[in-house]
Amino acid sequence: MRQPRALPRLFGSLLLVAAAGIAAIGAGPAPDRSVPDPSASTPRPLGQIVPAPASVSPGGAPYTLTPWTRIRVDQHSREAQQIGTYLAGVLRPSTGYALPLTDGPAPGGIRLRLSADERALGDEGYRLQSSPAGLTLTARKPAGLFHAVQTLRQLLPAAVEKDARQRGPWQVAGGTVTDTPRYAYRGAMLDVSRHFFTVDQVKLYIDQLALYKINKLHLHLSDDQGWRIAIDSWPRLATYGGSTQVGGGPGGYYTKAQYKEILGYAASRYLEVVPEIDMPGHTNAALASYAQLNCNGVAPPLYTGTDVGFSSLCVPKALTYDFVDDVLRELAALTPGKYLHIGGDEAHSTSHADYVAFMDKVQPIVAKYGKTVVGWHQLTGATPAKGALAQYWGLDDTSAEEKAQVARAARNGTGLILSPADRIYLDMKYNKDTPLGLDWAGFVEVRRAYDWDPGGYLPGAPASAVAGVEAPLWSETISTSDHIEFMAFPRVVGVAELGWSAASTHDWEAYRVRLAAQGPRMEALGIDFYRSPQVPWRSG
Ligand code: TNX
Repeated sequence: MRQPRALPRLFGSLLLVAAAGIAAIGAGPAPDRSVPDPSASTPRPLGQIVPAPASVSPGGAPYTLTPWTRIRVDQHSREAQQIGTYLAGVLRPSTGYALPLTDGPAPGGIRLRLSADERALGDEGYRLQSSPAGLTLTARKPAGLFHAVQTLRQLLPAAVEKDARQRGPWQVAGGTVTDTPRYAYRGAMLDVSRHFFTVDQVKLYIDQLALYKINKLHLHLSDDQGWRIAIDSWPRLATYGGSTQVGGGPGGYYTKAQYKEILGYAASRYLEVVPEIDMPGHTNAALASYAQLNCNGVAPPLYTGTDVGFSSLCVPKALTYDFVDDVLRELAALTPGKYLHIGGDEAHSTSHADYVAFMDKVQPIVAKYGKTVVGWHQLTGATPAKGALAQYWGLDDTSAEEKAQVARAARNGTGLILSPADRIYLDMKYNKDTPLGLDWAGFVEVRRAYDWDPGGYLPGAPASAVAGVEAPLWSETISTSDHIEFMAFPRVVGVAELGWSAASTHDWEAYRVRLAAQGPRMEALGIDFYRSPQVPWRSG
């Protein structure tokens, strides 16, 4: 994780960045085929970013940041101002430049423009234009402007990410990048239940995900081992149910104020938080906190192991739905986003009839509080509510019947979030020697995580049903930020690309080269990524 760094070997890292720029991107609509001069100061080609951009037209001389550069935000938009401030915050420590924000003319400056007329840029698209006269970032919505800033970061030398002053030059190749995402849902999930992660740890992960244009953070807030969000009407859920974790550590929970802090931080990085309360299984922490929730009226002990499938809310009991209503009401009131995730996986201690009855009662509660249901794909074995999203976590060898059940729901209007466990479960080991993680879905190397197409993934499911992709990180074996980083990076970068980039850009050989160029950047950011032998890293 990020630590203050000593002054780096400047010359070496510049050479590395330039070398990384040599390979052009693959089969994009307008691939950048220019072969740069491999001298240390050559800016990287515009297409050398992750996720691959929709279109690139290189041309002209580069833009150069100078000590006199201003950041001009010419719109009376508070959000655009905040994005300008964020950009300055990224650039100031390493360049050492003042980079004042201005709303007046700024010749030669960086200009942030919001323009309602730019329909083709949609909700998240942007254009980046670079020439010696200036650098202009244009978007229709603030999210697009924020993504443009991430592209700009990646076009500058990796040393720009360091938190102490570095030597320039700070150049961006000349030309235009015009970019929009393939999918609106590009997520990562963090399991804060099996091990608790602090507000600061979650913020760090948010920053790391934002760099690659991930726009959803799914928080798995409850499970057998811990309940992690304060619920005023059932206070023991957090104070008792949150008091331990896997292995018996102290656990923890977010107060509502802390949770709002996470939400605010995520929003400032244009991520929507999707909170999950897993039900009716995975509920031991709740059952342990309130005896009356149990069918037999007896509270089980807190649980610190890693088994799944042994707990269930009491489906026939009326009190169960008062409980669920209270929890979802309070959670919905906290949630600015559209979705409430109600889990629904591995309910092995709930009969099928009970499962269906439970989901029939609980989904309308989500709707009553103005939210849209997300559930793990087992929800398709009940009757998914109108507009619901099912999160598919099967494997290549999941049974044909189970896949068909999900595909049928997709044909009937249930949207899909694809999280195939043997592709993008970030808690799967990379190989047999990976010290962290599980292997029940097999080993997942970097290529395997990237090299599949969400559009055609599930047989019989229309491509139009795919809302996007999400990479879950379950935390049975994960307890520090270093662990998060090692398991997520670089696989989550590939997931970000699958979510953002057009299928036509999909090409492992080209991707691995662009990914390699992220090595020095992740190092500069202090991200402890896995140096997969499949990737031609150029880091030193
Ligand atoms: C399955 S995937 C689970 C989780 C575990 C995970 C470990 C899913 C919806 N449920 O309860 O943490 O495997 O990989």
